[in-house]
Amino acid sequence: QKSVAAVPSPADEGREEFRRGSAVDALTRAILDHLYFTQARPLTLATRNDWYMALAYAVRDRMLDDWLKSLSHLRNRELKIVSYLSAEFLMGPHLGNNLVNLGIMEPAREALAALGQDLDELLRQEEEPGLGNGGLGRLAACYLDSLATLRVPAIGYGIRYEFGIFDQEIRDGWQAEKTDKWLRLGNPWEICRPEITYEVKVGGHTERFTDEKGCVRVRWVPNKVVKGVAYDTPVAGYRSGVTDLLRLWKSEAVESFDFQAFNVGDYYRAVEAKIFSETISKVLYPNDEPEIGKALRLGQQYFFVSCSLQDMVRIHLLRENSLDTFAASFAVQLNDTHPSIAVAELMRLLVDEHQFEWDAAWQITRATLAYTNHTLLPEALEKWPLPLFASILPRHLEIIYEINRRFLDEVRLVHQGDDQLAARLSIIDENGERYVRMAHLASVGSHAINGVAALHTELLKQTVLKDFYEIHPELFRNVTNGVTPRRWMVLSNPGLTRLITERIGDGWVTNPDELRGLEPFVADQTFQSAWQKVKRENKSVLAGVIKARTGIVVDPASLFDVLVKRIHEYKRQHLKVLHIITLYNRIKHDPQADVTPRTFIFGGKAAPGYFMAKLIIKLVNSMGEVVNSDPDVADRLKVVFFPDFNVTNGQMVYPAADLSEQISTAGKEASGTGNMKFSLNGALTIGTLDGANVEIREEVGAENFFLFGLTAAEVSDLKSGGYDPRKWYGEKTELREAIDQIAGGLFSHGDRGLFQPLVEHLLNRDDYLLLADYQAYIDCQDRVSAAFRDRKRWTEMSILNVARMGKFSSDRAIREYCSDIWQASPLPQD
Ligand code: GPK
Repeated sequence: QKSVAAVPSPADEGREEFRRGSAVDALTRAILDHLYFTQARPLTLATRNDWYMALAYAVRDRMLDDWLKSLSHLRNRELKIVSYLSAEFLMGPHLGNNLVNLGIMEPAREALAALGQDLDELLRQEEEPGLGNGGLGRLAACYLDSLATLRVPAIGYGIRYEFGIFDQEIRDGWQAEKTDKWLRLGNPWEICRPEITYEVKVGGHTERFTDEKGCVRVRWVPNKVVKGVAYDTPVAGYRSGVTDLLRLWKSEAVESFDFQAFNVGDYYRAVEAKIFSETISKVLYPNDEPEIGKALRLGQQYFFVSCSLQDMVRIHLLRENSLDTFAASFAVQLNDTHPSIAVAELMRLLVDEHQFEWDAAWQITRATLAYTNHTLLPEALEKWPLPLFASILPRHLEIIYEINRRFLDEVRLVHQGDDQLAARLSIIDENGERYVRMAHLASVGSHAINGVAALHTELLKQTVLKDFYEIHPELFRNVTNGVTPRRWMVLSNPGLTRLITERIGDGWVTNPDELRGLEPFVADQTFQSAWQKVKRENKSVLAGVIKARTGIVVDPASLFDVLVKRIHEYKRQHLKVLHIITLYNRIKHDPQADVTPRTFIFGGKAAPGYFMAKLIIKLVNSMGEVVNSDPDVADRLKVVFFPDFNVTNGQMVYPAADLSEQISTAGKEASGTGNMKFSLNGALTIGTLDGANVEIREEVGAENFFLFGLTAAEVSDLKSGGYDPRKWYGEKTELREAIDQIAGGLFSHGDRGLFQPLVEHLLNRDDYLLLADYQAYIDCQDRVSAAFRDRKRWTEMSILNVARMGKFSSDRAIREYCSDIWQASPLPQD
């Protein structure tokens, strides 16, 4: 038998060095150890994935000291914990980001090189966790990075989808969806916590009973119970010493339930219960906006909210013996209405499970919760048909009725006799089929409501939440979105990072206002050439990837004109198509026409059930085929649809862009965050006065931004005056020609039917005013072309864009949430 003394103690220095050290030889040893002990692979048989896994575990080990320290702070009652509730976290690949934030990119590269491995190849091996659709999910990920970097104790709570956002393939120009099997090769970043589980009830009915104190209480008798199991992923701050927690819930069957059924011999019923349970966290809904009436989606929302709130209650009760002070322990942010059932669930936990009086429970609930709205599109506002809601959450519906009754009583008291107002504010939509309006539930249950850009917040106050704003203006704030410069600069654009850091040091990574320090170099010849060289190299890299994935050869010297984001009519990818066709026609009419060579790069996924969005993808590809193969064009225009746009691909695309397309109809894009990533990487923006474009233009200067199009006010005036797209079609020759060509089958081998729905929509409705904005867009693009030819001037504008983007760091946004909404503070430096 071995003696206890043979077990190395943590004080054993040599061992510590290898367990935690970040020196090259320590990393080398750690990687080899994991290859052997974790992957169980001899060197001779190790696959690329084995190496990736071994490296990932070695990196994760190096996050543990900070992580465990940070987790121990959760028990410190003095520290408020930010709890970010989100149905989506679009984290992107972890390895590179962790290497950046831990500051061990170069040691890791060296260690691997000594082992005959290439770090970049292993970075490419990681399959990104695509647990989100687009902007909203990616924002949550940027915010976790900033919370950890700013040393704020935080937990991101969400769902561990077994299948994330589908992988997109392009077949015959159409989008094809492929299941995202991201867990196939294992996930070294998560740690399963089989002991952190909660039961979640579903369906059934409620009963009233009198408790031992003689109070009438409510019992919820469900017809199903499922279990949520915690999966934890560490989120390291950028050299901050704090590592926060992403806790995602996986649904499983409750053993006791199975067992009962099994005892009475009902084996199949037991298996069915298991299947139902596991279905809840099976797949991410791939829509940017909700599909109404999908019971499973409501089940997912309730599932993760209930697990998360139960977890917070448990953590709070480790600190204090009463829930009275819950709001001092947790600031809970609702990322859109997806988690807004939290309002009713926290009430249920306090009133039904912890015997609180209604008023006390309500006060705690409102003090704890705050709501972020991410959209003004009426069709994107979540609502649940009452019968469906009642069948899944019968107790919550009762609670919502009571919340609503008390809320509307207050409204009537202050605004006597205004029944219209009460009907408009009601959580229950009573116009026709009845619905629960989730934005109303979230608004009534929160102490703060915020929009995600200045314009968006103003429009929120004037439109979808107007009545709430009028009765409670003090609840409203704006917090303009931001993105993390760690992933979106340091990691994805090492060339630019190096160049900037050579000039102004590296303070800008956490204090991006320091980027202003670049302004003195705008006209500096050497600096300009170095700047151009970085962009050119990024473009060459992207050109290589484009060739490999699409077969299309593009010229890195051409203007890279990029439109990447989810495909949506309001984002107007088809306006870009009209522009390309217009340039094409100019060349066709005059083969000598002076057209600035451009490469048009599109990317983005369409919701699988969104017909028009999928047709737009087909149109881009069909039009591209014609343009790309026309000898008259002589390679001056190239159109590329870059398949499967995701975080990984974004990291290659943003740094390679010259021009950022932000062309949504004014008033429709809540903020946008891609716009920030482009500009931060030195692309110039062509855009409308929409979302955060307004503020980006303010920061970088109007002279460094290509503005076009109607304003939000003009859009709504035009619409209320009875907009007729045919008028524009009749007046603008180039526009008419382009539309006629689409309709006439020029891009569909003569098939006039293929794009007819799109053409029809443009000519008869044109909800997003493409025709009204067309000419302004074309004219503005002509100015872009001219500007690009003045290389010196273009480079200056590019440098100024980067120098003035400091505001759009997610660190700034998180500081605002902390002070204006959460009242949360950073951990003191230890
Ligand atoms: C908004 F409502 C939604 C949604 O369901 N999904 C989503 O990604 C986006 N968004 C907005 O469309 C963007 O303008 C915004 O920048 C982003 O959320 C983050 O706030």
